[in-house]
Amino acid sequence: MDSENLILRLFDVNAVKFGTFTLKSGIESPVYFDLRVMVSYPDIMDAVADTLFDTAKKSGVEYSVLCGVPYTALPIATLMAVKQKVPMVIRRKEAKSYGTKKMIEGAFQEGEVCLIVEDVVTTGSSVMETAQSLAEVGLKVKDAIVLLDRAQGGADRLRDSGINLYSAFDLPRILEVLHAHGKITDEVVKSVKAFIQENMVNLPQEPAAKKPRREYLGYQARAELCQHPVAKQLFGIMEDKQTNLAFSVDVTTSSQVLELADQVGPYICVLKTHVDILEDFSSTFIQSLQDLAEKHNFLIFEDRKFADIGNTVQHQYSSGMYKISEWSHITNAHSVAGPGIISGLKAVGGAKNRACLLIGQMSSSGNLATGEYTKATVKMAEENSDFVIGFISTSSLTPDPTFIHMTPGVKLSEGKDNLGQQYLTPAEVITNRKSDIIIVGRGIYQASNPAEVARQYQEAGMKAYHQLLEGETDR
Ligand code: 5BU
Repeated sequence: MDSENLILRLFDVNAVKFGTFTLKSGIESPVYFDLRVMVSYPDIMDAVADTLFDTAKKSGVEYSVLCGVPYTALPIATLMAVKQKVPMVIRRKEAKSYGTKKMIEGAFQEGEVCLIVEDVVTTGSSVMETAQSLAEVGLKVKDAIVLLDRAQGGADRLRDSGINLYSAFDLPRILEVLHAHGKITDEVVKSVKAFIQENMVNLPQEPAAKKPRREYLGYQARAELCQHPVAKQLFGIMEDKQTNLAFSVDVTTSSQVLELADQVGPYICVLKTHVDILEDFSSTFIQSLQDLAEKHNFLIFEDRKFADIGNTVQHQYSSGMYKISEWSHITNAHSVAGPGIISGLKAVGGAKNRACLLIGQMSSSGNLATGEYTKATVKMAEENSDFVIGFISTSSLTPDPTFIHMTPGVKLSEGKDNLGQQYLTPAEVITNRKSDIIIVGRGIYQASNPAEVARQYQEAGMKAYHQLLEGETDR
């Protein structure tokens, strides 16, 4: 059965319904999917299993075991496993109250990669819960496939947790097929399209192989497009030094900072500081730091994460013992306080040609900078692009080439610390998530040879950048 006939069959059996429905999230929707009914139709089950396999194949995902999200996707995953001869595991919804408390049943090896199968994704929370249970028993989850992504923020949220979601269908395609076959009226199409406009965060990703390639501009071209002098300078440095590495020098004495900055300076475009962790901050330290920035041609970024009202941040930025605006080319702010925070910072830094990054996403697990918050942050940046030059984020948030994205939580291999930090690799951040700069702290300053390791990060970051320009993905 081809995808068009599958959509028609799903409509025939009432798995796709039009009307007024209240979703779990409280949103009223003119369209509803109830795919549980599929189990009664062997031809549909068969076609769904094949379609999902196709999606996985086209997306180039790799895995050695399957897991369906309970309950609807359980029989689908089973059918896929049997048809394609791939082992599967079962996730319980609740742990048994007797005997072993295992949440995952089946035979598998720790470290095996598991592909999650789901029927419909709205917020992504069921996929996330399944991924957590799988991770607890040592299975790795990198990708999930779904028959339909309702595009209400689930894909973004999953991506923030390091899971790529690939969807076989999207709502516009379903509308198109049903309308073309006279199954739904113009009215219905209009109301669902209006719903999509209002409620959809991001249209679902097509499988990678089908996605039209976006041409990525190089640093030089982006430097030329930028109006803000700091953004222009930064892209210029990235081009001249061939580096997209920012070093987060989170050590606690001035001499350590200066020594590391001098060693690592040749390999970086940005030195990121937290001056409030220094035990011996002084104006002579700042002078030495500025000399090193000049010597090695990097920008200084004080990671202050301002978060107060405009009037307060204005003083925090200009005054106190650190006088950040005097020496830091770039600083950053949380958007939680509203646009007044940008006005306050701009009042101080604007005339000095300083620049600001907004925190659109964070790297730490369970953080709240997701979905609508991230979207509103992008809007705030767009409305203040004379001072805001980009974002701290875990992925690209806008295709606008004049905004720069910097991503913390980077190491040469993926992992976590024990306080919520989550690490991605340079290839994942630059090639797959299309961010611009990798920020590395402990990966460099805890190494026995920070300069050599910084060089390795520079190399990995640039390799990923060239892959992005060439349109390859890191799979
Ligand atoms: P690490 O040692 O590479 O984990 O250091 C990461 C740095 O980036 C550290 O200075 C954090 O304060 C900073 N950071 C982050 O890790 N995650 C975030 O979401 C933001 C900043 Br915003």
